[in-house]
Amino acid sequence: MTLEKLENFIDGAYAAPHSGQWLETENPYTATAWGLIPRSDAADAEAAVAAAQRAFATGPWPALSPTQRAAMIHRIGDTIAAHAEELARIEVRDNCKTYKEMLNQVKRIPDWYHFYAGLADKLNGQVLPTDRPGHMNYVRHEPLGVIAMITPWNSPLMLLAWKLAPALAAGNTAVVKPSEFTTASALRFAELVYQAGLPSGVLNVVSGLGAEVGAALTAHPGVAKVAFTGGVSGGRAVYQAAARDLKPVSLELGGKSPNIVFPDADLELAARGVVSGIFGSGGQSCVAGSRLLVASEIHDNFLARVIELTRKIRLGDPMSPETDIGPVATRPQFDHIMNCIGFAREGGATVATGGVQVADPAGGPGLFVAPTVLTGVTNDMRIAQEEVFGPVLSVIPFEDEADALRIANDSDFGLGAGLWTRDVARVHRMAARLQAGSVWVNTYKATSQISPFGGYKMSGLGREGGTEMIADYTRVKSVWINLTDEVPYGFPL
Ligand code: TXE
Repeated sequence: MTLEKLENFIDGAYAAPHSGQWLETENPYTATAWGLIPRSDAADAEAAVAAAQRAFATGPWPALSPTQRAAMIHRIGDTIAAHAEELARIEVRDNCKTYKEMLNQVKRIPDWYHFYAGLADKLNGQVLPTDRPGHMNYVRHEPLGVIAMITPWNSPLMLLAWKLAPALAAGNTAVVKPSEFTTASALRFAELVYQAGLPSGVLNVVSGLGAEVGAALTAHPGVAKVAFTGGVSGGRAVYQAAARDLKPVSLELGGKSPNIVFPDADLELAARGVVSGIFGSGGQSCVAGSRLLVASEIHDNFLARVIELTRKIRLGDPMSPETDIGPVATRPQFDHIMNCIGFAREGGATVATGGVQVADPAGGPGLFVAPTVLTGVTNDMRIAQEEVFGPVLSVIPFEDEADALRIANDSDFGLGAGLWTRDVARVHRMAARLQAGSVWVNTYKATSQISPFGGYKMSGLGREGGTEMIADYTRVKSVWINLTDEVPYGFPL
């Protein structure tokens, strides 16, 4: 079979990698390579950053009024909406999350572009009432320059939108390094938005490995900020590399999020929330509710309900509307999940259901892990502390509210937390004390462009979403003007 050959997208045109090298990219469901993606290196990062710098400083992009820029960003949202099915299919071919999930996700991406387009002409400066006699002072919010955006494989275009929409709205330009497992959607997206009128060089895409072109991009002195979503080790490497030039970074790094179930909850609703909170996307979600904290007094009954629902989950072809979970997205990820189940067992956990590789019902070669529920877990076990990023739920009993809070917060991570209770006073007490960037009460995984999202502790730095975070894509300048004919001697501070 001839493999489709993709190219980088730099300065408004496709470009082969300088190295002349390519990497195979495959469909995890059929376990066959369908294409070749550029194995880019520092020379490609250089070309992309140079194009983004030119587009930032000269040409049509900086000449657009904020209102014109807003209209352009709005068009990007419309373009995605018009191509949602095509883009969702490209995503599914690479990461094998279900088509129904990815289509739903891609259809929501325009909201991000439309929301931030609305902010493009509202980055107001301020005239300050200064206490310096005879002086006027005002504050400007200026774009940073070239933003490097490094994205993972689980929700490629959505996680790009979380970065690109506010960055463009603030007037920046971008170089995107998508995951080596899911490169195709970003390249097609770039082509589509250029067709929609985005000036050349404003959005560039370079593909390849994190340790190669990703690292080169992060370390590039022409990059003003790095916005990263991925694992902790990649995030740490990015943070270290960015430190050399004191570049600001935003990091979204995953979690070990608890779903906490109290006896007074609607237990049927809670069971459905817990099961979809972990097994949705096959657990390949940064906010996967991978720890179930359940009150001891309801432990056995609630667990039975969770197991019953878990066993009903349908694995199979991600394109089929009947399928709930597709195969694991990558071979390293599959190995990692099986390894985690292994060390959980060795650590004393019991497999209540799942725990094994299963075959595709249609007989295909994709790598499937049976949705797994582990009991007998204590929070100090490795399985309760490390991110699996797969369909594995650890069940941990608690005695009372204080105990639940202690266990929930006893984690290096702090991305999300679910709370299932009808006690409104408890809701507010716990919401204030949970160390998590998002707290969901009687629901889970609700996110929106209007609300900030991000982590405490090792789950990351900075926030994505909401009006305030657009400031993270700007720098602030204070301008002083002497309105008199006198100059203070010595300019004392
Ligand atoms: O992430 P990586 P991977 C977690 C999850 C998973 C683990 C590893 O636990 O098991 O991370 O997943 C680029 N300089 N999450 O391997 O490696 C890389 O090329 C610059 C959480 O996919 O962090 C890719 O584009 N770039 C998560 C991106 O970083 C580097 C989503 C993410 O890859 C780099 C995915 C470097 N030194 C995995 N090293 C979430 N938060 O949603 C890697 N990259």
